[in-house]
Amino acid sequence: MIEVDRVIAQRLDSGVPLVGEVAKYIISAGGKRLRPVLLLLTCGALGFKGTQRHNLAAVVEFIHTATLLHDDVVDESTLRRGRPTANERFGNPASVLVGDFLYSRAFQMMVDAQSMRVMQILADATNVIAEGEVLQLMNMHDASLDEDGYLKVIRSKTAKLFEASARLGAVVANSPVEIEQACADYGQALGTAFQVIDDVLDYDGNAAEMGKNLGDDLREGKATLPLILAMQRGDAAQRQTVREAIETGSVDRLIDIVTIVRTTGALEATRDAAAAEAQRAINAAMQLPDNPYRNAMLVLASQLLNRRT
Ligand code: GRG
Repeated sequence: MIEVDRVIAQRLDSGVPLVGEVAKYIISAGGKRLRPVLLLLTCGALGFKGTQRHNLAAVVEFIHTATLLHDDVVDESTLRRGRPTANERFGNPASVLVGDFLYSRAFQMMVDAQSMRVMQILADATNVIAEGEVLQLMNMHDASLDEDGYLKVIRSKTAKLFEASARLGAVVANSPVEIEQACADYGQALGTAFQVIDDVLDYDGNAAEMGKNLGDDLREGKATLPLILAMQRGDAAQRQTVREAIETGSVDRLIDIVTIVRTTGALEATRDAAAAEAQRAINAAMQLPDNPYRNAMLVLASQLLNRRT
């Protein structure tokens, strides 16, 4: 990971000062670097030690960072990683354009891998992520969204990059197709569990610990799993309260909504859904050779449920 950070710092270089300023602001802000970790762990589990692993790990972090820059503009978010978002600090145009810089720099870097398969995986993943965001936009303020509709969005917008990161480890290690599939399944399940917990934390987290504002999803009228399950489990009055909040995007009754997702057991049921995905990730990782890297993948999946940031 130290080497990945070195590659990241080196590849942020640009003759345009604002690019470096905004890119460094967001990329050195203490993100968890989960996607690079995933890529390095699958490389390790499958015995690949080439330098391309650091380059590709930096690529997935750049793509992730580009999506964050764009997402915070789209969502009008003001706080990320415990400090003002780049859009809050530098404005929307600088955020969008530096996101474009990072995204296109990632494509320059992936060419270095000299593999059409690597290009294909990353091109497909970024396309699916963008599609997921558009789908989410179409679903805003739709209180009739069901679990399947919710799952389709999060598999695209979040789990796809986890899936691609884990799959790339198998691809550069020249693994057989069933091992590549096991890595992809692990990444997809882990990424899904990760987003489900993210959606729990919007109602159950601690803003200071999380480094972002609570209730943001409701403010945007996002029907996430805690709300979908609360509507299924609540009485008519509770259902009406949640429905109205989604349709209007009003956070006036945020306290009531938090009470409803707790008392109906929706929050617990959402955590159970994340646990089921984490178990699916564990089952997939069990198909990889037994070594410390594979075992770290198991630990990651089981500890993810306790994430608070
Ligand atoms: C530029 C390819 C491209 C697409 C733009 C806006 C957009 C389309 C995609 C946004 C996708 C997105 C931000 C999904 C949410 C994923 C998520 C939960 C991010 C938070 O990830 P963490 O917690 O972040 O790993 P850190 O801060 O640890 O790096």
